[in-house]
Amino acid sequence: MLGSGVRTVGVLHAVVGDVHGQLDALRRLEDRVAAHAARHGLQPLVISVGDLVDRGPDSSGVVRHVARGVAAGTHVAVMGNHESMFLAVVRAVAPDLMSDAGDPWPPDTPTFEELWERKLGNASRWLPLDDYVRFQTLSWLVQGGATTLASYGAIDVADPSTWRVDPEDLRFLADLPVIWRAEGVVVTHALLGKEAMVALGSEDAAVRERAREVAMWGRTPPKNRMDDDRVHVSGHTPLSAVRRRPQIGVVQCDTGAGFGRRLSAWCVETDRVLSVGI
Ligand SMILES: [Mn+2]
Repeated sequence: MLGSGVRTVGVLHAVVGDVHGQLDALRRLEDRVAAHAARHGLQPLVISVGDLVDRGPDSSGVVRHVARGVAAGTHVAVMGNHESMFLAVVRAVAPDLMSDAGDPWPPDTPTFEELWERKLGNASRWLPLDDYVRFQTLSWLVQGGATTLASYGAIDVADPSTWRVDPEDLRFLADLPVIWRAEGVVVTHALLGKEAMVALGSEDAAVRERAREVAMWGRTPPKNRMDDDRVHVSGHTPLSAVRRRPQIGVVQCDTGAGFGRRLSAWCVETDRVLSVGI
Protein backbone atom coordinates (compact mmCIF):
# COMPACT_ATOMS: atom_id res chain seq x y z
CA MET A 1 0.00 0.00 0.00
CA LEU A 2 3.06 2.28 -0.05
CA GLY A 3 2.42 5.41 -2.01
CA SER A 4 -1.35 5.01 -1.83
CA GLY A 5 -1.62 7.95 0.54
CA VAL A 6 -2.56 5.78 3.54
CA ARG A 7 -1.03 7.22 6.67
CA THR A 8 0.14 4.98 9.47
CA VAL A 9 -1.77 5.88 12.60
CA GLY A 10 0.05 5.50 15.91
CA VAL A 11 -1.31 3.15 18.53
CA LEU A 12 -2.50 4.05 22.00
CA HIS A 13 -1.91 1.00 24.21
CA ALA A 14 -4.53 1.06 26.96
CA VAL A 15 -3.94 -1.66 29.56
CA VAL A 16 -7.14 -2.52 31.41
CA GLY A 17 -7.14 -4.08 34.89
CA ASP A 18 -9.00 -7.21 36.00
CA VAL A 19 -12.51 -7.00 34.48
CA HIS A 20 -14.06 -9.89 36.44
CA GLY A 21 -17.31 -10.09 34.53
CA GLN A 22 -18.11 -6.36 34.53
CA LEU A 23 -19.12 -6.00 30.88
CA ASP A 24 -21.00 -2.72 31.31
CA ALA A 25 -18.02 -1.05 33.00
CA LEU A 26 -15.68 -2.43 30.32
CA ARG A 27 -17.80 -0.89 27.55
CA ARG A 28 -17.90 2.48 29.33
CA LEU A 29 -14.14 2.38 29.89
CA GLU A 30 -13.54 1.50 26.23
CA ASP A 31 -15.60 4.55 25.21
CA ARG A 32 -13.33 6.70 27.39
CA VAL A 33 -10.23 5.06 25.89
CA ALA A 34 -11.52 5.64 22.34
CA ALA A 35 -12.22 9.32 23.03
CA HIS A 36 -8.81 9.80 24.68
CA ALA A 37 -7.05 8.08 21.77
CA ALA A 38 -8.94 10.20 19.22
CA ARG A 39 -7.89 13.41 21.00
CA HIS A 40 -4.28 12.33 20.51
CA GLY A 41 -4.77 11.16 16.93
CA LEU A 42 -4.09 7.57 17.94
CA GLN A 43 -5.77 4.22 17.32
CA PRO A 44 -6.66 2.48 20.58
CA LEU A 45 -5.56 -1.06 21.37
CA VAL A 46 -7.26 -2.40 24.51
CA ILE A 47 -5.03 -4.83 26.39
CA SER A 48 -6.53 -6.93 29.18
CA VAL A 49 -4.28 -8.13 32.01
CA GLY A 50 -6.55 -11.18 32.39
CA ASP A 51 -9.12 -12.21 34.98
CA LEU A 52 -11.88 -11.45 32.50
CA VAL A 53 -14.09 -13.95 34.32
CA ASP A 54 -15.51 -14.62 37.81
CA ARG A 55 -17.15 -12.49 40.50
CA GLY A 56 -19.02 -9.99 38.28
CA PRO A 57 -22.40 -10.63 36.62
CA ASP A 58 -21.48 -11.19 32.97
CA SER A 59 -18.30 -13.21 32.52
CA SER A 60 -19.62 -14.91 29.38
CA GLY A 61 -20.41 -11.50 27.87
CA VAL A 62 -16.91 -10.22 28.69
CA VAL A 63 -15.26 -13.27 27.15
CA ARG A 64 -17.37 -12.98 23.98
CA HIS A 65 -16.67 -9.23 23.73
CA VAL A 66 -12.91 -9.57 24.19
CA ALA A 67 -12.67 -12.66 21.95
CA ARG A 68 -14.42 -10.71 19.19
CA GLY A 69 -12.00 -7.81 19.74
CA VAL A 70 -8.97 -10.10 19.60
CA ALA A 71 -10.24 -11.53 16.32
CA ALA A 72 -10.80 -7.99 14.99
CA GLY A 73 -7.39 -6.76 16.15
CA THR A 74 -8.80 -4.14 18.55
CA HIS A 75 -8.05 -6.12 21.71
CA VAL A 76 -5.33 -8.24 23.27
CA ALA A 77 -5.58 -10.32 26.44
CA VAL A 78 -3.24 -12.36 28.59
CA MET A 79 -4.30 -15.20 30.87
CA GLY A 80 -5.13 -14.56 34.52
CA ASN A 81 -5.28 -17.04 37.36
CA HIS A 82 -9.09 -17.04 37.13
CA GLU A 83 -9.04 -18.20 33.49
CA SER A 84 -6.57 -20.86 34.55
CA MET A 85 -8.78 -22.07 37.44
CA PHE A 86 -11.87 -22.04 35.20
CA LEU A 87 -10.19 -24.27 32.60
CA ALA A 88 -8.73 -26.63 35.21
CA VAL A 89 -12.08 -27.11 36.94
CA VAL A 90 -13.98 -27.68 33.70
CA ARG A 91 -11.39 -30.22 32.58
CA ALA A 92 -11.56 -32.06 35.90
CA VAL A 93 -15.30 -32.19 36.55
CA ALA A 94 -17.01 -31.45 33.20
CA PRO A 95 -14.65 -33.14 30.72
CA ASP A 96 -17.40 -33.47 28.10
CA LEU A 97 -17.40 -29.68 27.72
CA MET A 98 -13.68 -29.80 27.01
CA SER A 99 -13.96 -32.64 24.52
CA ASP A 100 -16.81 -30.81 22.73
CA ALA A 101 -14.31 -27.98 22.28
CA GLY A 102 -11.57 -30.31 21.00
CA ASP A 103 -9.80 -30.58 24.37
CA PRO A 104 -8.07 -27.21 24.41
CA TRP A 105 -5.41 -26.91 27.08
CA PRO A 106 -2.77 -24.24 27.72
CA PRO A 107 0.89 -25.27 27.38
CA ASP A 108 2.99 -26.12 30.44
CA THR A 109 -0.07 -26.36 32.65
CA PRO A 110 -0.56 -29.28 35.09
CA THR A 111 -4.01 -30.80 35.58
CA PHE A 112 -5.40 -31.25 39.11
CA GLU A 113 -4.50 -34.92 38.88
CA GLU A 114 -0.90 -34.09 38.08
CA LEU A 115 -0.76 -31.56 40.91
CA TRP A 116 -2.23 -34.09 43.31
CA GLU A 117 0.31 -36.73 42.30
CA ARG A 118 3.14 -34.37 43.21
CA LYS A 119 1.91 -34.02 46.82
CA LEU A 120 3.35 -30.53 47.07
CA GLY A 121 0.69 -28.83 49.20
CA ASN A 122 -1.26 -29.80 52.28
CA ALA A 123 -4.45 -30.38 50.31
CA SER A 124 -2.85 -32.97 48.03
CA ARG A 125 -0.96 -34.62 50.90
CA TRP A 126 -4.01 -35.10 53.07
CA LEU A 127 -6.89 -35.59 50.67
CA PRO A 128 -7.71 -38.47 48.36
CA LEU A 129 -7.84 -37.40 44.69
CA ASP A 130 -11.64 -37.06 44.55
CA ASP A 131 -11.67 -34.79 47.58
CA TYR A 132 -8.72 -32.82 46.26
CA VAL A 133 -10.57 -32.13 42.99
CA ARG A 134 -13.72 -31.24 44.96
CA PHE A 135 -11.67 -28.88 47.14
CA GLN A 136 -10.17 -27.13 44.08
CA THR A 137 -13.59 -26.94 42.43
CA LEU A 138 -15.24 -25.44 45.49
CA SER A 139 -12.45 -22.94 45.97
CA TRP A 140 -12.97 -21.72 42.38
CA LEU A 141 -16.77 -21.64 42.79
CA VAL A 142 -16.53 -19.46 45.91
CA GLN A 143 -13.99 -17.16 44.28
CA GLY A 144 -16.54 -16.13 41.69
CA GLY A 145 -16.66 -19.22 39.50
CA ALA A 146 -20.30 -19.77 40.41
CA THR A 147 -21.32 -16.45 38.81
CA THR A 148 -19.32 -17.32 35.71
CA LEU A 149 -21.20 -20.60 35.34
CA ALA A 150 -24.51 -18.80 35.94
CA SER A 151 -23.64 -16.32 33.16
CA TYR A 152 -23.21 -19.29 30.81
CA GLY A 153 -26.61 -20.65 31.82
CA ALA A 154 -25.73 -23.48 34.22
CA ILE A 155 -28.91 -24.90 35.68
CA ASP A 156 -27.26 -25.90 38.96
CA VAL A 157 -23.70 -24.72 39.62
CA ALA A 158 -23.28 -27.51 42.18
CA ASP A 159 -23.96 -30.11 39.47
CA PRO A 160 -21.29 -30.10 36.72
CA SER A 161 -23.55 -32.19 34.46
CA THR A 162 -25.74 -29.07 34.07
CA TRP A 163 -22.88 -26.72 33.19
CA ARG A 164 -22.51 -25.32 29.72
CA VAL A 165 -19.75 -23.20 28.25
CA ASP A 166 -19.40 -22.19 24.61
CA PRO A 167 -16.69 -24.40 23.04
CA GLU A 168 -15.15 -21.43 21.24
CA ASP A 169 -14.82 -19.61 24.57
CA LEU A 170 -12.90 -22.55 26.07
CA ARG A 171 -10.59 -22.55 23.06
CA PHE A 172 -10.14 -18.78 23.29
CA LEU A 173 -9.27 -18.94 27.00
CA ALA A 174 -6.87 -21.86 26.61
CA ASP A 175 -5.10 -19.97 23.80
CA LEU A 176 -4.39 -16.85 25.85
CA PRO A 177 -0.68 -16.16 26.28
CA VAL A 178 0.64 -15.40 29.77
CA ILE A 179 2.85 -12.56 28.52
CA TRP A 180 2.43 -9.96 25.78
CA ARG A 181 5.00 -7.42 24.59
CA ALA A 182 4.98 -4.37 22.37
CA GLU A 183 7.30 -1.42 22.05
CA GLY A 184 7.46 0.25 25.45
CA VAL A 185 5.22 -2.21 27.28
CA VAL A 186 5.11 -5.77 28.55
CA VAL A 187 1.93 -7.16 30.11
CA THR A 188 1.33 -10.10 32.43
CA HIS A 189 -1.50 -10.80 34.87
CA ALA A 190 0.64 -10.79 38.01
CA LEU A 191 3.96 -9.45 39.22
CA LEU A 192 7.08 -11.28 38.18
CA GLY A 193 10.78 -10.53 38.15
CA LYS A 194 13.30 -10.77 35.37
CA GLU A 195 14.30 -14.35 36.28
CA ALA A 196 10.72 -15.58 35.89
CA MET A 197 10.27 -13.64 32.65
CA VAL A 198 13.39 -15.28 31.22
CA ALA A 199 12.25 -18.66 32.59
CA LEU A 200 9.04 -18.41 30.53
CA GLY A 201 11.23 -19.15 27.49
CA SER A 202 13.28 -21.91 29.13
CA GLU A 203 14.08 -25.16 27.36
CA ASP A 204 13.01 -26.99 30.51
CA ALA A 205 9.25 -27.61 30.69
CA ALA A 206 9.24 -27.74 34.50
CA VAL A 207 10.97 -24.35 34.63
CA ARG A 208 8.47 -22.86 32.15
CA GLU A 209 5.59 -24.29 34.16
CA ARG A 210 6.81 -22.67 37.37
CA ALA A 211 7.36 -19.32 35.59
CA ARG A 212 3.83 -19.41 34.12
CA GLU A 213 2.46 -19.87 37.60
CA VAL A 214 4.37 -16.83 38.87
CA ALA A 215 3.17 -14.79 35.86
CA MET A 216 -0.44 -15.56 36.82
CA TRP A 217 -0.25 -15.64 40.64
CA GLY A 218 2.81 -13.62 41.77
CA ARG A 219 2.31 -10.81 44.28
CA THR A 220 5.90 -9.98 45.23
CA PRO A 221 7.17 -6.79 43.61
CA PRO A 222 10.49 -7.46 41.88
CA LYS A 223 13.57 -5.66 43.21
CA ASN A 224 14.69 -4.55 39.77
CA ARG A 225 13.13 -3.77 36.42
CA MET A 226 11.82 -6.82 34.62
CA ASP A 227 12.55 -5.29 31.22
CA ASP A 228 14.91 -2.36 30.65
CA ASP A 229 13.07 -1.13 27.57
CA ARG A 230 9.50 -1.62 28.63
CA VAL A 231 7.10 -0.69 31.42
CA HIS A 232 5.69 -3.85 32.99
CA VAL A 233 1.92 -3.57 33.48
CA SER A 234 -0.02 -6.09 35.57
CA GLY A 235 -3.22 -6.51 37.60
CA HIS A 236 -4.15 -9.31 40.02
CA THR A 237 -3.83 -7.37 43.28
CA PRO A 238 -6.71 -4.92 43.78
CA LEU A 239 -5.51 -1.45 44.76
CA SER A 240 -7.42 1.73 45.56
CA ALA A 241 -5.97 3.39 42.43
CA VAL A 242 -3.64 2.61 39.55
CA ARG A 243 -0.15 2.50 41.00
CA ARG A 244 3.00 3.56 39.17
CA ARG A 245 6.31 2.30 40.57
CA PRO A 246 8.87 4.08 38.39
CA GLN A 247 11.88 2.76 40.34
CA ILE A 248 11.13 -0.79 39.16
CA GLY A 249 9.33 0.13 35.92
CA VAL A 250 6.00 -1.30 37.06
CA VAL A 251 2.38 -0.13 36.74
CA GLN A 252 -0.38 -2.03 38.57
CA CYS A 253 -3.88 -1.40 37.24
CA ASP A 254 -6.35 -3.66 39.09
CA THR A 255 -8.68 -1.30 40.94
CA GLY A 256 -11.14 -3.86 42.27
CA ALA A 257 -13.83 -4.11 39.56
CA GLY A 258 -14.47 -7.65 40.81
CA PHE A 259 -15.27 -6.26 44.25
CA GLY A 260 -17.66 -3.60 42.95
CA ARG A 261 -15.10 -0.79 43.00
CA ARG A 262 -13.58 0.63 39.79
CA LEU A 263 -12.30 -0.56 36.43
CA SER A 264 -9.24 1.33 35.22
CA ALA A 265 -6.90 1.56 32.28
CA TRP A 266 -3.37 2.92 32.08
CA CYS A 267 -2.43 4.40 28.71
CA VAL A 268 1.19 3.73 27.81
CA GLU A 269 1.85 6.58 25.34
CA THR A 270 0.15 9.32 27.38
CA ASP A 271 0.76 8.02 30.93
CA ARG A 272 -2.91 8.71 31.51
CA VAL A 273 -5.20 6.76 33.87
CA LEU A 274 -8.84 6.37 32.81
CA SER A 275 -11.29 4.88 35.28
CA VAL A 276 -14.99 4.13 35.60
CA GLY A 277 -17.15 3.08 38.55
CA ILE A 278 -18.98 -0.24 38.60
MN1 LIG B 1 -5.95 -12.45 39.55
